[in-house]
Amino acid sequence: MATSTYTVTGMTCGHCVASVQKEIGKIDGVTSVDVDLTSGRVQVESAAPLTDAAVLAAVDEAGYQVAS
Ligand SMILES: [Cu+2]
Repeated sequence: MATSTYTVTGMTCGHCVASVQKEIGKIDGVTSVDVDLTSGRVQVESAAPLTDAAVLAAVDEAGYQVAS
């Protein structure tokens, strides 16, 4: 089990949160996606370590950005 934390910018409401959760949740091996709207913190749990590129692509697909 691996946990990674990212900061996602541009989310403003529950729909944004749901979009981000949905896209990241599609990544192979992801078991849970926890999003805190206020801080933009996204905690991803997965069965195996994820590549940052996969998460960045998923967040981009949802229409948001990962802050570096
Ligand atoms: Cu929104």
